[in-house]
Amino acid sequence: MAKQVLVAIPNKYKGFIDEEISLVKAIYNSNNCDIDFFFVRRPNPKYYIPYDRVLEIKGNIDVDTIIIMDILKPRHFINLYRVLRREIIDRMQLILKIFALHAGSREAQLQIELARLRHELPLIKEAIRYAKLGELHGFLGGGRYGFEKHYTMAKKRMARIRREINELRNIREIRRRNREKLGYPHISIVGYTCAGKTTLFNRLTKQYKPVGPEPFTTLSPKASSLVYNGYKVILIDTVGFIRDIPPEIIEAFYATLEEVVYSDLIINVIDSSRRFNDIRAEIRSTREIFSHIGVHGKPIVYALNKIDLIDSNHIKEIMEFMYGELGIRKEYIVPISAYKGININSLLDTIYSILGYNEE
Ligand SMILES: Nc1nc2c(ncn2[C@@H]2O[C@H](COP(=O)(O)OP(=O)(O)O)[C@@H](O)[C@H]2O)c(=O)[nH]1
Ligand SMILES: [Mg+2]
Repeated sequence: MAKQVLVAIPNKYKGFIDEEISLVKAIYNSNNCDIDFFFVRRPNPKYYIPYDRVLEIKGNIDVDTIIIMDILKPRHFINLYRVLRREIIDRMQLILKIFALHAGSREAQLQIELARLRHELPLIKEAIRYAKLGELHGFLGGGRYGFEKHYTMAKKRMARIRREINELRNIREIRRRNREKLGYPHISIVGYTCAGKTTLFNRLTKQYKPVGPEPFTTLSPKASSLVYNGYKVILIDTVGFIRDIPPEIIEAFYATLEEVVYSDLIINVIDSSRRFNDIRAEIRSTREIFSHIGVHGKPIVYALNKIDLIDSNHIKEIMEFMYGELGIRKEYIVPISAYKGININSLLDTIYSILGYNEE
């Protein structure tokens, strides 16, 4: 029996269901899990989910995990757990799990753990209160003394992480130089959730992947090499930009984007099948993120993805905005379909010519 995951989506994300569900899929792969969802119009003060829905879930023993796409209060977690005794995850925890999948560097891992502990601390505190009433067996894996120990340990761990992060900042420069010595150019794929980053990454690395094992090391667990026209590059599938990231975890988010800062070239994947106004807003906020993490003067190739879904007028409108208003060079914008495999070679030709690997 497949694991069943039930997702509660607040009405504010109604227009972004695909993206919200794809965040869930990033962790709960749809092949192994049944993912189902429902909307929450107005959060219930005690349970977040309407109480009749809570009872319905209680009666459905097939549901293993409930994911709530909002930031839960400690009392929501605890009240839900008391009734349901299943795993409860909120949007913040889910996003941190996604970050953790992509975090290669020690600093990024620490930033994520710190954010997770900071979010968990008030919850443990609340659990201690309830545990005194003897009502929370099994929650977060402990009884009353368990929670108190958990709390002290979490505090200590956080202090240790903060110290280590400060130490790591000092050796960052050394690491960057080591990385340059690896030789092959690094290319990061960035873009919003659902733009098609992973589809492009898979297409490129499957189609052009060199055979045999290779001895390279890299910061990111989501990296692979490819050879095109005889030249090898390292491609990195980054965590991507997530709409509406809780401010509490923005530092962890930036830390996860570290490889973007150190890469030689960036591919910005844009879902061009979306409405023009949304695309415009996305391109603008992407540029703000780049400037915040310190990407300056790095070549950015814009892959206008999903052209199999749209007509040429829409593409023209997007392109005109990009070079007309933003001053992006025309030859850096390449319409593609990662899914259908359209224009992939011309994307690679663009990248290789920027890197100086011109065809003989
Ligand atoms: N029609 C179409 N769908 C695509 C294309 N590229 C990606 N997709 C779909 O868009 C969804 C999100 O793709 P994914 O690669 O997971 O996006 P990511 O979140 O940016 O990594 C998936 O359902 C893909 O199959 C494309 O070129 N055309
Ligand atoms: Mg992806």
